[in-house]
Amino acid sequence: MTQHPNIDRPKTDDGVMQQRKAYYDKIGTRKLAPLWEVLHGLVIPQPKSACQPALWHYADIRDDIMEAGRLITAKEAERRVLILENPGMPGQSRITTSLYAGLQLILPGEVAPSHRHTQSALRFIVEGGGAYTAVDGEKTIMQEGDFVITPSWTWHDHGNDSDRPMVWMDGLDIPLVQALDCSFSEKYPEESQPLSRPTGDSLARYGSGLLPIDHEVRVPTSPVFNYPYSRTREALDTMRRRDTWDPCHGLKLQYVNPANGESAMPTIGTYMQLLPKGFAGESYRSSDATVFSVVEGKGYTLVGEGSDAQRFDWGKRDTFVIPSWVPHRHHAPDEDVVLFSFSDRPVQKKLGLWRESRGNR
Ligand code: GTQ
Repeated sequence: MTQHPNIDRPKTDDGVMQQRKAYYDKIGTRKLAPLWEVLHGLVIPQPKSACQPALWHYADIRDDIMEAGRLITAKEAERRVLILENPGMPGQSRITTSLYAGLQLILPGEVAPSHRHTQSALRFIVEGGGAYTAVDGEKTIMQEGDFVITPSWTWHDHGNDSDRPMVWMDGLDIPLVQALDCSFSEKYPEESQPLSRPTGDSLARYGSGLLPIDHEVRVPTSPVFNYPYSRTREALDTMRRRDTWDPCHGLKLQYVNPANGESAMPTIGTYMQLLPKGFAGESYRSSDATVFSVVEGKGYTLVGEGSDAQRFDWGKRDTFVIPSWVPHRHHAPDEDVVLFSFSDRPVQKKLGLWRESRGNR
């Protein structure tokens, strides 16, 4: 009778553990490792992120931002930004696993010198008005609530010709680009790039429900690089007159690239939503960790469930982040609320990975 070779395998005791350890050390010298020791941490049943829910009250950090303005110039810093660092990933310069966020300060008269990089950037204007970003030869003057894009590999410099400090939230796909090892960057030889198009040209050309007749789509990013808040707000205000509210999101819009109908940026999805006074949202979760910036009003978000549940009370200019797959509910008990948000949803969708669920399912 032939004996199955496994029958002689010793039971899992100290001796076996020692044998296995010796084996792992031996194969390690040949750049090999046993999957069975790590499989359950790699292919997990649902997202278990190092990213933690977090909230930054603008009132608590505004002084720190302004102090940076006294310690270093925008020119010296190149970009004078306080990174919004996720407390679950300290030192990693990220707000979610795949995305970076920071608050950038430009004082009157300053210029943040021109450069370009493969990382895509968004600016969401938090405080001030009248500073500009120049992108590929065109300037846009920015106001609170505007959503401004710096597409991958476009020259960009920022400046402030107004008489007030300006603060905006930067959102970049830095960790994603880092994961793919495809960061390239260079500095423009001068502080500011030359301007070749009048201010407002892109919005007129691409942002009026029209496109130039022979427009060719060459890049995945929207040719509109400033989506002014005045227009976004008006859209939400008009819609609320007849639309029914989504039980989780209120009235939520996504910014789109008018040339291809997809997200305005290929790697970062951007959204604006209105929660009417009295809104008590139902539970929602999705696989894209999401960063929120409060544009108007105050309210709160219940984050997580059971003993882990947290309540984030937020108001105008505050930032908060909800990690992947963490259930949450938005509430706007006292006044209308407008929330801007961004996430890596377009990437997950393109790869067929994105999931959402409502009502704790
Ligand atoms: O404005 O180009 O927050 O390159 C981080 C990296 C802003 C920018 C950031 C950047 C920029």
